[in-house]
Formats: sequence, C-alpha cells, structure tokens
Amino acid sequence: MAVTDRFRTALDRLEPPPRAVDWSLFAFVVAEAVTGLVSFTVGVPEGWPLFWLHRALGLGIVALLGWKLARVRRRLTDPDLWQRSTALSVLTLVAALGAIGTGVAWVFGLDVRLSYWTLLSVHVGFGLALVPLVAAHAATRFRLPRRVDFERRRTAVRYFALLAAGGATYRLQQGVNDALDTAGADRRFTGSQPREGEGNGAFPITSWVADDPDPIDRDDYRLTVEGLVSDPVELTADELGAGHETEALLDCTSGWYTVQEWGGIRVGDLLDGAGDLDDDAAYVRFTSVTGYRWSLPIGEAENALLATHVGGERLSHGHGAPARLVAPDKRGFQWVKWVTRVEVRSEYDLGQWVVTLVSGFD
Ligand SMILES: Nc1nc2c(c(=O)[nH]1)N[C@H]1C(S)=C(S)[C@@H](COP(=O)(O)O)O[C@H]1N2
Ligand SMILES: [Mo]
Repeated sequence: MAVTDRFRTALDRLEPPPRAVDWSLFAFVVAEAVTGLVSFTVGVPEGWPLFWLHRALGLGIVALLGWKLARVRRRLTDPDLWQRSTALSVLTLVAALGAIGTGVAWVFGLDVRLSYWTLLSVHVGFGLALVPLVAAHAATRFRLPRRVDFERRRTAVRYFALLAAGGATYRLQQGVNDALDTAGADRRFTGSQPREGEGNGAFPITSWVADDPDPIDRDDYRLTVEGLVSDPVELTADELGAGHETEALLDCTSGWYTVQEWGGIRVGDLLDGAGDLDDDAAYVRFTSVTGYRWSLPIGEAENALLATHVGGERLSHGHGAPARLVAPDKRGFQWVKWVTRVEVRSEYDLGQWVVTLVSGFD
C-alpha cells in the first residue's frame, strides 16, 4: 500500500460517528478557548503542557472539521439545499478557518504586524468569535448526543490517538521550522518570539487594550505606598532612583518576548520604607495613573521591581515612565506601567481582570 493510502486508512479508523464529530467539534472549540485564555496567565516553563494541549486540540479540530466537511459538503455547494441556517454555518466555518489558518501561520513564524496587533492577536479574535458562533450553529441543528455515539470501546482510544497525532504533528513542525530556520524556530514555550537588543528601542510599546495616558511630568509625579502599612509614604520620581538592577524576561501575550536589564527599587525595600506590615497583609496592588492595576502575593511582590530604567536608559513614556512594575515569571500584561500607587491589601483583587480590559476607555 502506498504511504498516502495507509495514512488515509489510519485516518478513517479514527473517524468518530457523525454526531460524535459534531459534539466533539463543539467541545474542542470550547476547550481551545479555555486553554488559550488560561495560557495567557502562564509565565513559568512548568506550564508547558497547557500550550501543547492547545496545539493538539487545534490539530484535532482540523481532523474533525475535515470529516465534517466531507460529510456536509453538499449542503454548502448545492443551492437547492440552502436553508436559513446555512449563512450561520458558513460564518462559523469562516471563523474556524480563520482561527486555524492564523494559528498555523503563527506557528510557522509568519510575522505580520499592524501597529501592535500581531497575527496572534488576530488568532485570538477569530477564536473568541468562534465560540458563540459554534454554540449558535449547534443550537440550530441541535441533536442530543447519544450514548451509542460515544459508547464504543474504541472511543477513548480514538480521541487519545487524535490528540497524540496532533502533538506529533506539532513536533514534526518544530523540526521543519528548525531545518528551514524560519522565524518560528526561535520561540519560547509560550510560543513568543524574541525581540533582541537593549533599552527602550529594543521592544515594542504594548498596551493591552486602550490604555494611552499623556506623558507624566516628572516634577508632578508622586508614588504613594499605602494600605496595610504603619507609615504610608509619598515618593517623588527622584526618590525612586535606580538602586537595584535585575535581568528579567517580559513575555507579552501578543507573542513576543525580550530579556532586559531593569533598574529601579525592589518592592520589598519600598515597603520597608513604609514601616511595619499589618498581620493581614497578603497582596500588594500596583495601580497605574490610568486605573489599570494588578496585584501580586506579598512574597512575590517583595522580589518584584518598580523599574525606572531599562538597559541603562531612563524608561521612556511608552514603556511606563516614571515607574513600571517588573514582575519576573508573570506575563507582560501583569507588568503595570505608569504606577502611581502601591497598596498593601488583605484580599485578592478579582476586579483587576475586568479593569485591565476596560481601563483607558472613557
Ligand atoms: N497601565 C498599563 N500597563 C500595562 C499595559 C497597559 O495597557 N496599561 N499593558 C501591559 C502589557 S499587555 C504588556 S505586554 C506590557 C508591555 O510593556 P511595554 O509596553 O513596555 O513593552 O505592559 C503591560 N502594562
Ligand atoms: Mo501584552
């Protein structure tokens, strides 16, 4: 048998019953949205399985979509079979192909940039659009999953094989990328690509959604350190001098990373200057002049840096002057820029998840 025939036969063996294909597509898309979004919060290498799961599920969707299209092809190509719901089906297909296409192109290192939008941002857009579309599409042709569709002994094996094949394909791709030395070769476990060089000019200015404050006048700037401390203080920009230096890696969820030498004041030292901590102290919250904010558990916060310098240069406005948070092992969106308030708190700040999305909108 020719290799392609063998591959075909193997693929046929993996094909689940039609109704299982439909429900699996739905489940895989939801799982992709969850793994994709959660992966944005992972900054330490131990989190790698989540990224692999996302890739394997994505390739699983390619196979499932292939089976599905082979089955329903005529409903799309034959105008006599068009129904009202066909438009929704087509829209769902476009979003799915958009998410898959941008995902695969991203993996191969295609690097299209529209100001700070990268191919990865477009991938996220397609992916987020796909979830409600798939849900609505499933609702228009709703059929309960039957046990017989999933009951066969081979089902678990089949899904396992599907994901394993996805993982293997991704691994194979890494080899191809390395061999061809594409821009996809040199990436972190998060998928982010390097931005080389030192200082303000070496990496992009990125705001998560709409944050874009006016430059802060150094003479007017004050940083307050308050909350559960015995002696709250207010510091000027000059009082924040770059006494401490640390190398740290900034990994943005739009798909790039950079290693820089950051200079500033250790947050632990900053807190020492504000007297004693209350017994309830558990988190430190960093708030930007725009309202954007993030909290770190106090132990992590003490080792973080409030940076005034990068690569030996004073921070530029875009990168968060006069002071920005440098939080090693946290993703870029947690590195609050233009920090004006450091607060010791007893409670976790759930609101930060919403604020980072909406701050900057008037
Ligand atoms: N106040 C504020 N801080 C912010 C952001 C923002 O939008 N507002 N964006 C975050 C994101 S998404 C990243 S990746 C880093 C980027 O830092 P840079 O612009 O210095 O590259 O800043 C973070 N800090
Ligand atoms: Mo980011």
